[in-house]
Amino acid sequence: MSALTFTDQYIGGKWIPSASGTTLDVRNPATEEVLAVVPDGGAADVDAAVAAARSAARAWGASSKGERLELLGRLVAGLAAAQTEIAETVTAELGCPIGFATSVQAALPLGVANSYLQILTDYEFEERVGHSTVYHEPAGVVGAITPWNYPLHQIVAKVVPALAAGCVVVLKPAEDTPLTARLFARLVDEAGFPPGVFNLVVGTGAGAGAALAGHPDVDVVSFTGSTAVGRRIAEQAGRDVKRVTLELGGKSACVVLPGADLPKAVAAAVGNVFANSGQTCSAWTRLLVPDEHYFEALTVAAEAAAKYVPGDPASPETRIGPLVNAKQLERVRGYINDAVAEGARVVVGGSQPPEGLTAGYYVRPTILADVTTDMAVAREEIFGPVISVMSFHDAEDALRIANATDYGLAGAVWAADDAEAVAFARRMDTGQVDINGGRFNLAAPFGGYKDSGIGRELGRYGLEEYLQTKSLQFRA
Ligand code: TXE
Repeated sequence: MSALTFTDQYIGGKWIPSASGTTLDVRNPATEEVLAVVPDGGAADVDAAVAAARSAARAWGASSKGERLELLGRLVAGLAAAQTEIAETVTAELGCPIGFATSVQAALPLGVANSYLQILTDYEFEERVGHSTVYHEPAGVVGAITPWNYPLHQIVAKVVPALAAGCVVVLKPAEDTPLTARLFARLVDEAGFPPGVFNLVVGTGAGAGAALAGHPDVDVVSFTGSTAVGRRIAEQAGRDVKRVTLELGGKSACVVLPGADLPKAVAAAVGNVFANSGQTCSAWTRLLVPDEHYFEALTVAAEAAAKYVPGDPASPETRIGPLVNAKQLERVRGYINDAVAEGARVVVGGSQPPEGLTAGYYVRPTILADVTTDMAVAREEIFGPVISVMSFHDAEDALRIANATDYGLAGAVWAADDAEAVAFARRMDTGQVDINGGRFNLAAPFGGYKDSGIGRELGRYGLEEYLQTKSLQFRA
């Protein structure tokens, strides 16, 4: 199959040639073959996109709720109609199994976009506070920088609330997954948004990403990605007095307290981490179980892991595909090797390539035992299908271990009843906790404590990241 080639960016409502003239190769992670050749946009493209956004900002910011709802409604309809194309695109460029790509990678952003129709309908942009009227006004030009792990969800979770708030957007998606971003831009175009309200610049992080994050005419930078880049963006935003939303990953704990349904909890943790090849910021990568159930937990985890055999992501039977790129593969293997060197024990998996696969960025789904809180594997985000199983003596010990990381994005607590799990969860330094197998809620705030970030996405909270307040005081 010949590679798909395009050299244009979506700026001011038009597909125009990238000023840079240089290109990037996008590889299929399952075959390592070049899937597409895309523009390597730079500062000139970002300047043009920000200028187009700025010129559209006032009119879009003054648009009525009804106008925004109509266009967002058309975008939701476009997302619904393109579900198969979205899933196939994500599978091709991310290597995500087609089943998960369909049920989550395509369906979740549709659900999130749809949720904003109701949130926008209900939101009061004007309120009375004593003798003042407070207006919630759009924050202006948003620079959205997104990662590749949930390519469409990450875009929708920023762009849709920003547009709903009356902001205008320049999106710089991850260079590994630009095809999903391009598909999204096409759907925005087809929905008929005014030119300049949404713009797409494809390019690298160091090129287009840094130019966007540091652009003097961008009012809000919304970034999801690595902590290292997030810190840099926050430093610059601090100097420029720019608003910033950061979602920087995690090292979440799944805590199974005595009296919980241990087999159910452990199997759920394995599924949670191995989905999307462990490339989920909220993944429960540390499994904490009572000392007395340690060996039982390892046995159950190994049995659950046996169902995850790496294979072709385009096949409906495949439950685990490759990692996104060669750099991530090296990184994940490195963490497994370091853990073993530090004294951890491989129960399932390991750093050697999976058998029977001659190409692709595949890693063995791995379960590590005898992990301690000082090991890198227990503290740092691995972003691969690797679970560290740790044991605790009592609930206080479990809490100490759960909080012994610089991250604080998500987690899970399993206990004999919800009240006990809630009491424990309230003491965890983390932004989201699933109680006894609680399901993901796309209208609940998503974001981190500690180094996991600043700000929240999803629901009303996600909308408010793109609003600023003005108060008018009256005589009485
Ligand atoms: O992230 P980067 P990478 C974590 C995860 C992963 C690690 C590295 O632990 O292993 O980060 O992944 C853009 N200025 N997460 O290297 O580089 C980049 O082009 C502005 C967690 O892919 O942070 C892309 O669009 N932008 C995570 C986005 O930032 C820059 C999701 C993320 O890339 C930039 C992904 C710069 N200087 C990785 N440098 C999560 N929180 O869900 C890069 N970018």
